[in-house]
Amino acid sequence: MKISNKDALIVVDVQNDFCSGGALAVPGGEKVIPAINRVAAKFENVILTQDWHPEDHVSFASNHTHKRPFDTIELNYGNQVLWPDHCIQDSVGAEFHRALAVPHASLVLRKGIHRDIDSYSAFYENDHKTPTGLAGYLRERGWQTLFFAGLAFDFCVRYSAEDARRAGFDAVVIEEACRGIDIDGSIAATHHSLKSQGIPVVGIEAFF
Ligand code: VGL
Ligand code: ZN
Repeated sequence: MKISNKDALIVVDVQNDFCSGGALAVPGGEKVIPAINRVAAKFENVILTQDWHPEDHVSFASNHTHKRPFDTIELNYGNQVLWPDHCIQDSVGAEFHRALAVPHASLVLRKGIHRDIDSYSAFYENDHKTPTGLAGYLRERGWQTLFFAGLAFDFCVRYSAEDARRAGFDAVVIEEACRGIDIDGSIAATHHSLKSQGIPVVGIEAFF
């Protein structure tokens, strides 16, 4: 695969809380890092996303009575999974993992910053209406094909890739550069959904 200056790599949420020992650890989450570092070196255009919640965030089970992590609730924008407290603004858990080496990234897009709404996608918050501004940034830079890597495959990577497509970009997911949480079959559901939307999941060897 030849990477052009209209392509960009979007590295999703490679933060301590999603890695081993973190508050919402994706099994083997940190194992994506060597793959991401290698592939990122091939891209001129890279951005990072960072899950970045206030401590009273609506997605935290601890902010609801009689609820536990991984329960679900109905909010005005639909169903919401409740998570352990994670990626609290300015906490160590919210920092990028120290092994992530992508110094040439041009933008860090923080999401999930509003108390009353979660944001899995880097493009729209979970009401599917409130934009983060990322589409405008990418369009103004003239980037058309977006390659996705990071955590978690079945949440933030999935919804970011699907919204990218909806926003008029081409989206590709790099398989070995992602890992999933897998709640109630969510990894299989993600493969199915990506396939049905025509979003390719490619092996990392395509870049070397
Ligand atoms: C994520 C659950 C809650 C993710 C973020 O980055 O996939 N998942 N917040
Ligand atoms: Zn979150």
